[in-house]
Amino acid sequence: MLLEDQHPHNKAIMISVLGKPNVGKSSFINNLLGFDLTIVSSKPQTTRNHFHCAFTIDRTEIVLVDTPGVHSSAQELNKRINGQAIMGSEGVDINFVLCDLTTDVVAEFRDFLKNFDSQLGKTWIIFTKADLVDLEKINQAFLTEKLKELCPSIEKSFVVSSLDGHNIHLLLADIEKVAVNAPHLYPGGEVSNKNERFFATEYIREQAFRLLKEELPYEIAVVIDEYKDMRGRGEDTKVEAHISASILVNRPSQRAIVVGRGGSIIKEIGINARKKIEAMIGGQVHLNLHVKVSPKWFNNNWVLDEIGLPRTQNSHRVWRKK
Ligand SMILES: Nc1nc2c(ncn2[C@@H]2O[C@H](COP(=O)(O)OP(=O)(O)O)[C@@H](O)[C@H]2O)c(=O)[nH]1
Ligand SMILES: [Mg+2]
Repeated sequence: MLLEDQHPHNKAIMISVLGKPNVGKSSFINNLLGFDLTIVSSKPQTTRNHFHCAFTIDRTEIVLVDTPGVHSSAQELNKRINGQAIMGSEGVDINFVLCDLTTDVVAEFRDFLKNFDSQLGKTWIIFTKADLVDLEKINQAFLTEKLKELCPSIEKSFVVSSLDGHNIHLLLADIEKVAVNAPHLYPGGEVSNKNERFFATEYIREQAFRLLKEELPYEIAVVIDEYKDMRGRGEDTKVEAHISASILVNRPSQRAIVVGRGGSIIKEIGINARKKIEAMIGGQVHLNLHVKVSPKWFNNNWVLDEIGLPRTQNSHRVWRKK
């Protein structure tokens, strides 16, 4: 029997979405997907892991790999985050390197290459945030040539906006043209290689990024203590998932800030995150949040493994304790 995902006309393509922090990688992916899967914030370095975001157009499956922004840092956590970006670019058909048009594109690209620490294969440049600049003043051909001098594997470029969808249709048409005959990786309507549990922690972290100021969001991590999927259990309940999660902070003083006066901040994080998790799983969710002090969690292998940041080759040894 011929399965749908093995149809001979099926095509597929895998594309990594790379760039410096805050250039709009996650927003770009959500625009192409048509819904808010991956988290976005106005603060840099929100995304910490690489993962697949898949969708299909006719018989073509497009898998975009979201990655953390690449930047220099000697910290263990950031080394692992940069490692995620490099892993996200391995084995893909094309790299999309996103460049924010509101910045000095050439200087930022040079800086990106310096920290990327790996050879880029076939690459398309995606100039983002077109809605924020005067397009008549942007010389796309000139900029592309300048970037090509730094990275000869660049084939072409696009100017897009994830806010108003400018030129996204042209880009999609070109992606479809280069996709090759292949079976689909996500035939059953799944959208990612990460599960709902992972996205639940991301949506909690997204709200923390939104509500907490300055450096604090970078000093938190979210781990799931319990995830009880009630679907298909035959129990008489409207609730489809019971989730208990901990927000880890580095210092006791940060705990007070995340909890907020009378629990106001943690409550708001919980309400907003729950709504997004409910939209994802399509049903009611019970979400229990705790704030725990876990000194230097960003140097703790147990936590780093738990949040999906495995050791990179140049990681140093750290004590495994919770
Ligand atoms: N006006 C405008 N803002 C954008 C666009 N793309 C991203 N942003 C904003 O830029 C910030 C960073 O976006 P994000 O997708 O999280 O960037 P990432 O760190 O590269 O994943 C957020 O505040 C977004 O709302 C765009 O096309 N137009
Ligand atoms: Mg991101």
